[in-house]
Amino acid sequence: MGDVDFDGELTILDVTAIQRYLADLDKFSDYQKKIGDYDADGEVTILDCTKIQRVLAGLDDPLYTDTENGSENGSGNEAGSGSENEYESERTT
Ligand SMILES: [Ca+2]
Ligand SMILES: [Ca+2]
Repeated sequence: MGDVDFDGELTILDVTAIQRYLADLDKFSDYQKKIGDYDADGEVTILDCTKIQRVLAGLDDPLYTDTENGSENGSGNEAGSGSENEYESERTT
């Protein structure tokens, strides 16, 4: 998160890149906007710069680490382990 110049680490260059984007000197791709939104409030603002600068200065802990393991829910192809939908439609009242 925050590595908008894709060099693999969060540095002052990323802050500069975001500042240039904010100053309309550079354009960001959607992906850059996403990862440039360091505080995850939905948009890239000077606050994201400030936050990154604080992290770089050791004043704040990094908000996000790179934890994009693809642990998405595999849309279950659990083909029949014997038990089909067995509705116990016997209600003892
Ligand atoms: Ca970087
Ligand atoms: Ca933000």
